[in-house]
Amino acid sequence: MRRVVCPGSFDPIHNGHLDVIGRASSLYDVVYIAVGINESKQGLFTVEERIELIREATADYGNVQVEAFRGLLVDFCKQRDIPAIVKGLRAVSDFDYELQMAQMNRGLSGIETLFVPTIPTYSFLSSSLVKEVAAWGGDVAHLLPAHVHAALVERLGEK
Ligand code: COD
Repeated sequence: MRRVVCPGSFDPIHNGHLDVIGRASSLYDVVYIAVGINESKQGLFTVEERIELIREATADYGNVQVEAFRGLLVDFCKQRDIPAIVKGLRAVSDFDYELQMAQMNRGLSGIETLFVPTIPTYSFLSSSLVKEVAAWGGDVAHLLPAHVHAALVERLGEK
């Protein structure tokens, strides 16, 4: 069984994330989506809400499992016997930090990180940017699955 993990905050999941998850899903037998719990950072969506949004977005993939994790990603991987992490690389600006994390994670555990180049259509996309544009009334519907867009509009409307 070839297993891999796609980790992130996913607050909320967008089409750039989904592109990387879909590609990982076609290369591996099991893809874990690990949603990091970060108590020091207040998200727009709770971790439980993010997990539900991801589950719906990936329902068509038969080999994707979504879970929350707290602490080190490599511990999540070791507990599930996952030997590799897949990350999307958007631009050179992602590279420095991603390289640091990849080297640290490998040093800690031997777990490898594989980078997938983002498709150009979504190379500018981040959850923060989506939330900022949507909060000011900009149209982000084409950047998110429809149910995520609906949840985002509703949540921003509550604020
Ligand atoms: N196109 C393609 N892929 C994308 C795009 C896009 N437009 N945007 C993001 N991605 C990919 C990237 O691979 C990114 O890493 C991943 O999706 C998740 O993105 P985000 O923004 O939801 O999540 P991050 O970057 O905030 O997540 C950071 C982690 C939770 C992965 C990281 O902090 C972590 O591993 N934390 C656990 C604690 C730990 O182990 N720390 C030590 C690290 S060495």
